[in-house]
Parts: sequence; structure tokens; C-alpha cells
Amino acid sequence: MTSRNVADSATSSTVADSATSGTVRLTVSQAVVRFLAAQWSERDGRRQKLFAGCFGIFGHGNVAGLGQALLQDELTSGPEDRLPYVLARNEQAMVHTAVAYARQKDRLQTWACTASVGPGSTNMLTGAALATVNRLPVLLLPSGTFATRVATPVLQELETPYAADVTVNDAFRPLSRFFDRVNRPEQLPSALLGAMRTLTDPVETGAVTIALPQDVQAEAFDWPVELFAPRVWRVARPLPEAADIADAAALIRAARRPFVVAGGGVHYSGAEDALRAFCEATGIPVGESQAGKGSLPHGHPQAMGAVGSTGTTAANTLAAEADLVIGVGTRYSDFTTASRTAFQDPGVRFVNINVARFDTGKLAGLPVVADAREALTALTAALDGHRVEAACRDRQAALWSAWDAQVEAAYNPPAEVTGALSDGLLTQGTVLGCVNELSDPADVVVCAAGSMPGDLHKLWRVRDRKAYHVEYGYSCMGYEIPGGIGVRLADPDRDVFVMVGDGSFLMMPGELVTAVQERVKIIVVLVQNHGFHSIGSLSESLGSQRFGTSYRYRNEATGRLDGDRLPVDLAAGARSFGATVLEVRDRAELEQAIKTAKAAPADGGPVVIHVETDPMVHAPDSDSWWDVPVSQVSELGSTRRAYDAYTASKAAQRPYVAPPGTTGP
Ligand SMILES: Cc1ncc(C[n+]2csc(CCOP(=O)(O)OP(=O)(O)O)c2C)c(N)n1
Ligand SMILES: [Mg+2]
Repeated sequence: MTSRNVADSATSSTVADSATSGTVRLTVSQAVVRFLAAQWSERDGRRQKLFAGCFGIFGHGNVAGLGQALLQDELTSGPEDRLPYVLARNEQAMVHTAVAYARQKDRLQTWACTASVGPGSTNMLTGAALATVNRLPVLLLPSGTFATRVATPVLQELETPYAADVTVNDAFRPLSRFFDRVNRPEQLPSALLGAMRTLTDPVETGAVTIALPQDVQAEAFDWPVELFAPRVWRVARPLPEAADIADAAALIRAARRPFVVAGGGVHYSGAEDALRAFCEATGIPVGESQAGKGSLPHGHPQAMGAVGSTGTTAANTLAAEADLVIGVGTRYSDFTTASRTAFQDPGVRFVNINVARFDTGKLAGLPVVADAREALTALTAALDGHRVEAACRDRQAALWSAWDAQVEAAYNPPAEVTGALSDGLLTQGTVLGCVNELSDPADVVVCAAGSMPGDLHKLWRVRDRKAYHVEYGYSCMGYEIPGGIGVRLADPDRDVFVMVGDGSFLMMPGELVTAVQERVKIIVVLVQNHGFHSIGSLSESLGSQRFGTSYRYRNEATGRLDGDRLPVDLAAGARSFGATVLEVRDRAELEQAIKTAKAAPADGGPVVIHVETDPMVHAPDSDSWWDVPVSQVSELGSTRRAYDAYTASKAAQRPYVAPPGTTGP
């Protein structure tokens, strides 16, 4: 850090820099910023800054602490040493942006996020949960009320009668993989080191929180200069145990119908080529979770696409028949296992390759604790010459072409479907098809909640390993726009298509302003269907009659929310934020708008394509199930009928507890 360029040495803290004392006098906030700017990550011999910058929204809790430190950094540090600051519009959103950035960077880089005391900080809680659920690194710096408590209670302080040291920031504890509160400057170094260790550990990573009381942020201290020396954190690739690989290979050789479930760990490890080599050598087919989609490119003979509740019929048929499931980097969420109904062979067993021992134990699988790329490479070698029967491979091809024909029909619906659409609206399948076909292979599609994640999972043809970004660990409405910004900041050479429903848009439209401010080009495809179509369909299937899922006036006659549609104009709303908005009514206009958006300048800010769809045309069926409990007693016939259907489906649910290597049900 000796290269730091200090503008005003008379007032600068670096006056205290001394080779002899070996200390430097800085505030806690200045120390945080200086430390973060000097952290690097490294994997496979490549190094990058661990922090691309710091998002923030200031209030009295951080304006004079971290705010002052970021200002001083911006004015006095060279571009190489700086921790760039970006103003966001909502604290939850800035965490989403950071997390999306980290995902696009394979968890090797992220951002810090500073928020003010109270609501600013608690706004970050949802982002924290999303990061931890998805195992994506982000550093959160919530501000706390005075550590000294001199004038307690201060503005926005939570007073807890039975525990004077509880603050709202304690709510971060269950959501964080590492939490510390720095009440004294002396505590900062160990907090920072613990935070970096966690962020760069592929097993532990997630939200990392260092709570900084507002008075402590401004407190000066003599820090050892070594604290700020550049530091490199190597992101590990743990190797598998030889005995585990031998056992896994023996199970695969003995299996008649093995099937791979590829999860997000394939991407984070960069194991796509290793997976492809494994599949090509063995002929074993692959189904993908949401996070794992794109592990094999569309069109690869072993790529059966999405598996589970929103899966393809090809992957789901093979999953149902599999006698051995090889999970690679998957958490086995309920969507992936179709709530534990996807694997129906009575003798099915599991081999679980995962860097996290926690995940390897799931479904009573054989644990192979290792980096996905390393384990797959070792397994391919151990299986030398082994191949599934030719008939299995023929079956994969037949199942896939049957499914792909359904995708084609969803993307280009036949005249009998389009002719019956209300008001000549487009189907959601047509919208996804147009974007899929007119985007470049490397362009990234971003989505998180509503009916589109499921449709994208089934339908979207992924042609590049980093081109599919659906957040479905937390499935958080409002992630889409800030997430798209994060992807674009991480990967400015790719166009980013943010697919967002009207409901999700209304949750977090304000980050369009951040995209305008930073001139970040994201192409937002805003799908207007006047409410929560996904939950409406779910509600109907569960006997709840689409209750409360449509955006309508309260009807004076009925007293219910079943009046006329609300006169919201989301296109005008987006325009008012400074975005370029293209409104389309038919397929030709949509295609033209996508081309116009792609041709828009790279630094021209967000382009919003507003399209209205007919939500009643569904994507092809997955032949699958998702466990959402239905009321066991009801005065409504619709609910009683749904309960009967629910109990019938529930009968297929299995615990998967048999040990690996055993036979029989
Ligand atoms: C923050 C948050 N609140 C609630 C939900 C539950 N939820 C899932 S999808 C959805 C509706 C999404 O509506 P929209 O974005 O319009 O998409 P559509 O269902 O119409 O496709 C809701 C309320 C959620 N996932 N996230
Ligand atoms: Mg909607």
C-alpha cells in the first residue's frame, strides 16, 4: 500500500505511517476499505481482486464512517488500489447485484455492501439469505447503533428489555456463514481475516457479515501496517479420496441405468469439460438443476436438459428409471427431486460428488467429498473403457427428440393455438423462443421468480456455460433487475436479457435508475400478465381458486379483488426512470425490438421491452410433481378435490434412505 497517493498530508491519517513504529493511524472504516482493496483470490494460477468494489446507501449510521472512508479512498487512491463505490437504490437490491456478480465470476470475485443503521441494514437480510442459500459470496457491512450506548436509544435503535446488547443486526446471524460485530477496533483484524477465509472457501461461502457500530466506524486506531499488505486467498480444489473414487466407479460399473444430476457446483468448479468427457466416455445421460443448467450445451447427445418438477420429459423419464443417480454439485432441492418422487426405481441408489460434505450425505448417497472437476476427472479415469449399453444411448436420443419437438411447438405455436389467444396476445413460450433464437449464444438470460423460471428451465437452449442465470435457490422476486446489473458488470462483453414478470418488476423496479446511473446495458423483457400467473395456476391446482393473485380493483359489488384490471402502465414507469422502452404487441414487433435492443450502445443504459402475454397457454408438461400441502379439511369443494389429488401424488414420495451398494427395495 506504499503506492498510495495521499492528497493532503497535513490532515492525512498516513502522517502516522512510520517504518519504525510499523503502525498506521486510521479509522476503523478507513482500515476496512484499505484492507478490502488489498485482497485477492486465486484459482488455477489466475489471480483477481476479491472485491470489485463497494455498493452502498448512506444514512447517519455510515455516512461519516464508511462513507468518509470511501470518499477518501476515491479521492486519494490510485485506480489499482481503489475500492470503487457504487450508489444503489435499495439495500436488498445491492446485495442481489453483488451476488449475481459473484455467480458470473464463478465465486472468485464479489462486492462489499454498506448500509445505514436499522432499516438500511435489515433491508439486506433477504439478500443475505439468498446468498447463503445459493452458496454465493458477499460481504455485508451493516451499521450498528453506538457501541458506547452513550445516548441510547438512538434513532432506529431496537430496544430489547431483556438484553441490552441485542440489535437488529443479530438477525443476520442465522443468514450468515460468518458473523462478527466489531465493538472495539482491536477486534477488526480477526473479523476481517475470518470473513475473507469464509468468502473464499467453496464449502463455507455465502453471506458474510461484519456489523460495525456507528461510533466504532469513526474511531481511530494505530493498526499494524502488515494488516494492509496484499493478501492472496487460494480457492481450493479438494481432491477426492482414492477409496471413494474406487467405490463410486464400482457402483457405476454395476449400474444398468445410471443418470447424472448436474448442479451449480459443476459451474462454480468450471467442471463442464470434465463432465462432458465423463459423459462421452461412459454414455451416461445428464439432467440439470436450475443452478446446473448449461453444464452440457444444448444438443449434446447426453444432455437431457432440466430434471425435476420443471424438467423435460426426457430427463424425468430417465430419472424415474435410474438405478444409480450420480449427483454432481447439487443440493437436491425439492424442485430437483420433484419432492422426492423423481427417482422411482425401487433399488435406486446415489453417489454424491460435492465439495461440501453436508451435501454428499443427502439421500443416503455414497459421499465423494471433492471439487467437481477433480472428482469427475478421477472417475472417468477409474471407469476406463466402461460404457452404458447402446440401447440406453438410443433411448436417450429418442426421448430427447420427442421433448425437443415440444419445445419447438412452445417456441413457435401452431395456428390453432395462436388463433385462440385473447386479443391476439403472445404466449410466454413465444416470447422466450424469440429471445432464445435472436440472442447470441454467449448472451446471458437472467430470471428468478414467477412462471418464467420453470419455463426457462424446461425450454431454454443453453449454448454457453455462463449463459443461463436463474436464481432458484431463494427464487426471490425482485432479484431480476439488480441481478442483471451484476451479471453485466461482471461480464460486459455479453448482452444480458433480464426476463421479469410484472409482479417481480413491481417489487424492485428502482434499480433501473442504478443501471441508468452506471450506463449499464441490460435488456429487460418485461412480461405483463396482470398479476401472479405462476401462483394463480398453483392456487388453482391446489383448490384455492386463484385467490388474491390477480392485479384488480376491489369490486364494489362483491367486496372482493375481482374488479377490472388496474390501469398500471409499467412501460411508462420504466421510461420515467430513464430507461429506453420499446412496447411490442406482436411477434414481428418483438423480434424487431430484440434486434434494436441488441444494437443499442454498450454504454447506453437499460433497454426495456414491454410485452403483454396470454398467461393461460402453458409450457409443455413435465410429467412431474411438487409437494405443496393442501388443507386437510375444507368447506370448499375445490379444496376437497385438490386434497384427494394431493394424497394420491403424495403416495409416490420416497425417503431414499437405503445405503449405497445394497440391493433391493
Ligand atoms: C419476494 C417474494 N415474494 C413472494 C414470492 C412468491 N411468489 C413466487 S412467484 C410470485 C408471482 C410472480 O409474479 P410475476 O413476476 O408477475 O410472474 P408471473 O407469475 O406472472 O409469471 C410470487 C408472489 C417470491 N418468490 N418472492
Ligand atoms: Mg405476472
